[in-house]
Amino acid sequence: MICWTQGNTSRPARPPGSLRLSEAIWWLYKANRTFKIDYEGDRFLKDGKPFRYISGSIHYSRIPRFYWKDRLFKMKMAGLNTIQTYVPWNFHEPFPGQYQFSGEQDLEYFLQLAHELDLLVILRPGPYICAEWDMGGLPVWLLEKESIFLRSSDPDYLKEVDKWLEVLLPKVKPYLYQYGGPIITVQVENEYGSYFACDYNYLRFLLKLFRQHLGEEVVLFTTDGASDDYLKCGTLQGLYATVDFGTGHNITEAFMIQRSVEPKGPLINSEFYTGWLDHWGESHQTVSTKKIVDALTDMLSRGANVNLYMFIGGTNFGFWNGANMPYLPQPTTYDYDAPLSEAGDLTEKYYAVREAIGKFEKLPEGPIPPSTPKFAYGKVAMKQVNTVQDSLDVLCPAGPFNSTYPLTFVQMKQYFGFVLYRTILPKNCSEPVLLSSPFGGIHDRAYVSVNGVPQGVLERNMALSINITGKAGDTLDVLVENLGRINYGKNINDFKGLISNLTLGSDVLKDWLMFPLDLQNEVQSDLEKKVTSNNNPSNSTLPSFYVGHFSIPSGIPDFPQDTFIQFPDWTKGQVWINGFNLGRYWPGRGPQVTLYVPRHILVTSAPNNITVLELERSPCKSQERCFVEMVDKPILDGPLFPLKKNP
Ligand code: 6GJ
Repeated sequence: MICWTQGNTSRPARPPGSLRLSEAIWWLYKANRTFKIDYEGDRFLKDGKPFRYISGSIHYSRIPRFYWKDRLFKMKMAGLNTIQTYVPWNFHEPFPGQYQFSGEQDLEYFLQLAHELDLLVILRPGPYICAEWDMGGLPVWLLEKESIFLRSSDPDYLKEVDKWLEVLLPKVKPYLYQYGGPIITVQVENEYGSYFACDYNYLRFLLKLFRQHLGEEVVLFTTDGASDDYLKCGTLQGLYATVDFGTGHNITEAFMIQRSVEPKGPLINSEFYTGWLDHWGESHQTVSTKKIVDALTDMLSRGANVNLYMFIGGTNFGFWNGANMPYLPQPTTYDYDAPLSEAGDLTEKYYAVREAIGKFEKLPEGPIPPSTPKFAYGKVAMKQVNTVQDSLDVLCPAGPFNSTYPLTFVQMKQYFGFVLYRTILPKNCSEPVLLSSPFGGIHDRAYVSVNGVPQGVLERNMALSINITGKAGDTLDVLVENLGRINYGKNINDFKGLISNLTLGSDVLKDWLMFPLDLQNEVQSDLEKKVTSNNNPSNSTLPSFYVGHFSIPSGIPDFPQDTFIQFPDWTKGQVWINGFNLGRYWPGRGPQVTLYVPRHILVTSAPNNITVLELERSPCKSQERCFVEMVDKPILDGPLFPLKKNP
């Protein structure tokens, strides 16, 4: 095993006489590492020898760093020689110029782990990545320039792309194969042919930038759906064109589409879908193992290079999920019915895929890391600590914005979560009056109350009006939730909040106070200590915070263990454990019922804190029903309660 360091890649191209022995060895070593396309042989050549990759997708942004090695090792033991991963720009630059590359964002450590496991890497840095990830990986602060034309040669957009790639690409360059690292190919953009802009100058800009930072050797490629239309706008001279397709495609036809652009060179399916993505309110998607194995075997028999998308899907922790149009957000789980489950468990699909690969490649010997044990810690009693409305001084310490007409989240530099919009009823509504968003301006869900009395829920694309009652001068509160930004298609510039006026009857509502809720800091600083305990069950239908604690005995081997949390008779909300934002729960919509709880966020040294923000109805009118439950099995295909669309 070569003891690999992050070599100084500016070393001489040819050995001048004065090189030290170590540099001479390094040069000799570097000179021999090549990864190229052999157009004559319709294949890759790795160090001059024919090479075919069998790859699997894993998104480090969806797997706890604590489990990166476990998942990568399981992928290795499945017979994969390569892994594929996206680099989500917004995961690394949450605010302009503020970069995060440590801890859960430590991309270099992830690459190092892959290399240590002798796994090669297909890197997909976008800058747009789709991936059912918020705004397809683009940082929302790009929308502060409201007219920006994303994924185009718009100078405002290219300026930010240039700055971002100037930070990212030099970081990954030392990890290129030719410099001793694991990265064999790098994707430029993502399925650009599916995007309406069809702006070749944008692709040319990216090609130039990638070459400028990564050099001339690395194989750069594009990926598009297997159709002529997609390849028309998604491909560019100088970028090797690949296609993606699942089990529903005719394999011969799909590769003929690729051949129409790349008559010579390796056959590549960059995303062979092993399952599919879910949406809240739609049934959990699965793809049969037999279909996967049959198609995989067919492609491998053709000598094609295949990346199984996803090999492990993982989790949209926090607020990271994306959405599709017509507006449907994706759930917290990104299980994808992949060979490795969201929790990294070995499924029957894993063993079937491994067996199929074993017919083409020698499988690694030795034990496969087992599925991690899961423990049912049982019921955890919860208590209401306060409503959102009564906690505004804690959740919005800087005080509200004030504007005649509503501001969007990005105008308030609130990128995720919630904003409470508040105004005064301008007239008596003793008889119900229609509160409506005539232009579909609820992005995405709004919890409405008058003087602390719940009135109902407005929802993008589903429920654009509700009847409310109250008196002139009463306080109208509209708590607006960002459910995830569209990650595919032409609507990715997905502004959040009240993006158009609300009307009460025929009157446009004005003079708004707007409270961006700073949840993370407050929850992490133990909200319970900050707000007066107001365990008033009558508020069990107002957006409220609830807390509970559970202890895990210390001194028991391999405790704590992974677990899953479920919310019997709760409706919809967000959950944190020990300040870690696990994600959204929505049993009131389905199909996801349980959320994955990785063991590394749990402790045995003190009680574990559970904080829940329930947005609709909790079961806490009765104390004995006021609990959440830690169970040892996931439920991702639970009952559905889709909202019936009303005008
Ligand atoms: C890819 O687009 C995308 O590149 N994709 C899927 N494609 C099927 C068409 C979607 C309407 S399903 C899930 C994957 C990821 O979104 C991937 O990032």
